[in-house]
Amino acid sequence: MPTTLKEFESVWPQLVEDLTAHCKQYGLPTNALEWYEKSLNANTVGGKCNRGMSVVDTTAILLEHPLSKDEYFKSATLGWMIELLQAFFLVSDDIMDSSKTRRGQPCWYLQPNVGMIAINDSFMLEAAIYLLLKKYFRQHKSYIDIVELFQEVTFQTELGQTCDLLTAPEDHVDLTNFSMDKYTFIVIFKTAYYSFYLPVALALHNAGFASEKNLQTAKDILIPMGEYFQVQDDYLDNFGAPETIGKIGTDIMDNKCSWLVNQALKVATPEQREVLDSNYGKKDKDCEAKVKQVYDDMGLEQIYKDYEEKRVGELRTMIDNIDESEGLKKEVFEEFLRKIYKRSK
Ligand code: GPP
Ligand code: MG
Ligand code: MG
Ligand code: MG
Repeated sequence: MPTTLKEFESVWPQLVEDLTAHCKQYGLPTNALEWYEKSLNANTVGGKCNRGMSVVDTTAILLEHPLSKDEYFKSATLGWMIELLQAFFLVSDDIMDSSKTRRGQPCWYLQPNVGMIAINDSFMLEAAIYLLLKKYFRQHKSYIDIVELFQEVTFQTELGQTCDLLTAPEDHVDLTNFSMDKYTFIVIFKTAYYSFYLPVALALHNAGFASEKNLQTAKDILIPMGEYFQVQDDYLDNFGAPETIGKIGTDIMDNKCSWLVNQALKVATPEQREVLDSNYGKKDKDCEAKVKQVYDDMGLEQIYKDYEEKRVGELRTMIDNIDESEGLKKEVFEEFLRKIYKRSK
């Protein structure tokens, strides 16, 4: 039985207590202590927690038994560390992207009295990962591997963010900047490593099955799966229903190197290319509508559906071919794929 959000969230208050206790030993003034606690709660809790919960579920599949109370707590703590990493990314990403809302609320940096303190808050969300790792995993035989894994995945995500920002300048639209190669790099680095590879790699370390071969197999499947997940996100940005996806798509107006625009550039007639060149990346509803019309005329929705079937077929073949001799389980990947196949939000 997969874990529930309620069960997963029940672990969080203990972690906040651990973090504030750590600050108290420095004699941190009360107002700063309360600030940290508020930032931890506001930025880490309130999402779907799919990444965090999958550490718990993957650990249970690998161990082949329902988790004891202590096993649940430890795996959920690792899961919350991914949620802290994501909180660190999103608080700072929203500043970089000049975003307005996140999870239906104003972005943290736009909330009363926060402003650029949010930059420091994002650093402290990241620091929480390593404080909790030290407290709960210092004795674990994979402690240093887990520390290094977090550091490497963080850096990979930052590289993806660098390319994402350099490819979508706000003030200069040039569609010749886009390419599928750049796109693939951006999405693998900014999304796939921390959202797909990290949860499974953590569970493998946690459960004692992190052989080089298992880690490599996990990476070989989860990186293309994470790429597919981000293609879905780009597709939904334009073709999804805002009521369902919970946000209004902005990729066209934000000049994003999206999967859709890259596909459009491949099949555009000279006339369609002209429409894209003069309307993409403009902060104007009419320009956006013209780009959307071109996408419809090209049948991008069908191109996406064909891509989805092809990619899912490839992923299923890779999963079928997994060698389970070192304790890895096909079920881990089947479960990930089941959760995202044909998702509408
Ligand atoms: C969100 O992507 C960006 C990340 C998760 C990585 C941020 C990395 C940093 C080092 C800060 P996005 O901006 O495309 O997504 P959203 O539309 O949710 O803001
Ligand atoms: Mg953003
Ligand atoms: Mg961004
Ligand atoms: Mg998006």
